[in-house]
Amino acid sequence: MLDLYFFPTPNSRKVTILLEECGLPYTLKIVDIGRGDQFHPEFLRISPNNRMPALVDHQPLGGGDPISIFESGAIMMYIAEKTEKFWPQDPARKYDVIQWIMWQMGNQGPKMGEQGHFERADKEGWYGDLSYPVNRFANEVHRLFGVLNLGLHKKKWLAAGEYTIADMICYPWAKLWKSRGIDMTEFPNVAPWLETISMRPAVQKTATIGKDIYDGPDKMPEDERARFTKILADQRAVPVPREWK
Ligand SMILES: N[C@@H](CCC(=O)N[C@@H](CS)C(=O)NCC(=O)O)C(=O)O
Repeated sequence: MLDLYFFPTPNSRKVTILLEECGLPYTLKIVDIGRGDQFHPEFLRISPNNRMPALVDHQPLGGGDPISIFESGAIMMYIAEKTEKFWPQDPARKYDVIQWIMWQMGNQGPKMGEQGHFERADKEGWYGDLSYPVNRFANEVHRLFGVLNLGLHKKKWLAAGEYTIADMICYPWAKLWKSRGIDMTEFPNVAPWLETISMRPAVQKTATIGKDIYDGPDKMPEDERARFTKILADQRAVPVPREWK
């Protein structure tokens, strides 16, 4: 049995898409990151980065004790390896997929995350003039849509000549293009790719999971939004929990 530690954001939707595409049963364990669940000592054992998604597999690949994995890229590689789906294993195609996973984890996810963070901070008027980071991340996100556009030139899928975990991992952030100030007419290779993925039943099924518990800070009452943004914006190192000793 698989437990997916989840809150409805793009990083965890990558994983629900893959689980649904594989037809694997899983249990959602909600980690309410606006309430601080990500700092719970038991969750930190699974994900010391105090971020979800995280996965616990009680019947792991290779047998033995349950294993836990944090970081969506690692989780997706694990599920694809276990099911032998959506990740061809001949070296050329294997590394074609891996390079896009690394790109997503090191570029698209963090940069779009920071773009959202600084835009929100700017809107709330928190720290004075934020035009430099707002502009910097808007430029980076524009550049990264250009990277996707190059990667999809004359191709239906990002890697390996087929639909893989590379597409699934990049899709949930790329689909936010409109709210991130992107003019999709500049990226004609990205639009049909987004459209094709969005039509897949597994993707449609996962699009609304958890929307009843969270649908972005803008839809929250003001006091709840203030608590949510404080927990996410003001973080420093967590000491080793007493419960661990
Ligand atoms: N690189 C991580 C990023 C995960 C991540 O940033 N998760 C966010 C929500 S999208 C989170 O759990 N935030 C909690 C916090 O900031 O304390 C991954 O891809 O798994």
